[in-house]
Amino acid sequence: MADRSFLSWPFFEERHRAHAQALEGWCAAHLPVDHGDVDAACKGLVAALGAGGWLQPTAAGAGEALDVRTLCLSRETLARHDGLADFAFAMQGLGMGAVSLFGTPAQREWLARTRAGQAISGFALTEPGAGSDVAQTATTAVRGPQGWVLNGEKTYISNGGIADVYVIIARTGEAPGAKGLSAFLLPADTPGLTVLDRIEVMAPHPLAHLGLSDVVLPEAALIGKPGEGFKIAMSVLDVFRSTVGAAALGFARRALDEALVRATRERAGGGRLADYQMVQGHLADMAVQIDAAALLIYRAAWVKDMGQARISREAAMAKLYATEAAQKVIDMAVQLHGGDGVRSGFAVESLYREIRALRIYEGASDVQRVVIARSLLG
Ligand code: COS
Repeated sequence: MADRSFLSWPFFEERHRAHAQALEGWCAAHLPVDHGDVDAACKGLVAALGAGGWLQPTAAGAGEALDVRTLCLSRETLARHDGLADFAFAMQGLGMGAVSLFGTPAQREWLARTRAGQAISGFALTEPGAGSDVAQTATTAVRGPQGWVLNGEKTYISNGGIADVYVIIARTGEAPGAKGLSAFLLPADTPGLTVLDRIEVMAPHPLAHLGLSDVVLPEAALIGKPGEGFKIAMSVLDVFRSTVGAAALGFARRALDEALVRATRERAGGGRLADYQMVQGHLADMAVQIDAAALLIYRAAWVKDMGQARISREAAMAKLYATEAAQKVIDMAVQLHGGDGVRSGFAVESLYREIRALRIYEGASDVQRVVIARSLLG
């Protein structure tokens, strides 16, 4: 990769630079993997990343904070080499985010396994009738003599079907809307939890529609206090939204790399494609958008790592700008490849498919705009 000067930007410490450098070496040796069977590929990636120690940053020790800069550099690096490797890494963090931030000592025992790549995790938040509007969550959790009884459906759940453990948000009814939700730790082998459907998407990864029918969980499964589920979910998203931007940044950096190779190797009109000023202009626009995205992402991560409790505005700006910019950068890389840009087997073709979902998951672009606008309007 041509430009690594961002590693010397003041957001990072020596340990971040060392981490990025070492992960780069691991990626060059191990990625990409064959995506033919996505479940098997994902399980293999989680195990390999865990064995290599690369999943350690996906969880925090008791009383410690997640290091968002390390999460961002990890996702950016993995995404540049293999989108599925980034997915496998990210879900270990997002899935167990609520446990990392709010879990009891007993719940935190899962973290040793997810960090080692010995257990796969998922975050069950979205429902058929509650996507962007989390306050509409309809899955119920009712306290009974034997514990909490959960009923409902969750959809678009990443790692659905292969996860060993989920964090699930359900309505416990302390108040209407956002203040009546709670978070629970749900082992995947709990009776009553089923995979209703697997969902196929344009950039395949394990994704499912889950059903909960009289799922009984003990009192100890509750994360935080009853009624805190919305705040817990939002706190997790505060940390991980900037990392989605980082994954988009990794895709965009890869697209620029591919475009540079193409532009300097491809012959056009007796010279190189790169000799045309219009091509140079496109390359320049790609580089500017990449650096602008990087600055917003590293700013959000740095602010969080410096101890600011809420970074909703910074994380929303980072995710919104980086994912939208990456889409444009990748589209231009496709264009510079001509017919090969849409041809299977070319990196830019898969990047074009992989980037699209990032503008939707963990809060669609318009949700990020809502978060930013609310911060302006008070
Ligand atoms: N950290 C802590 N608390 C937060 C918070 C955060 N990041 N964001 C909101 N809250 C709190 C608010 O402060 C408010 O509590 P108080 O009234 O005590 O102040 C409460 O939670 C409700 O917040 P708000 O009124 O903003 O909630 P809305 O229902 O209007 O929801 C959006 C706002 C749309 C921003 C939210 O539903 C959202 O992020 N949706 C997208 C969900 C998503 O990302 N889904 C992807 C699934 S995961 S792959």
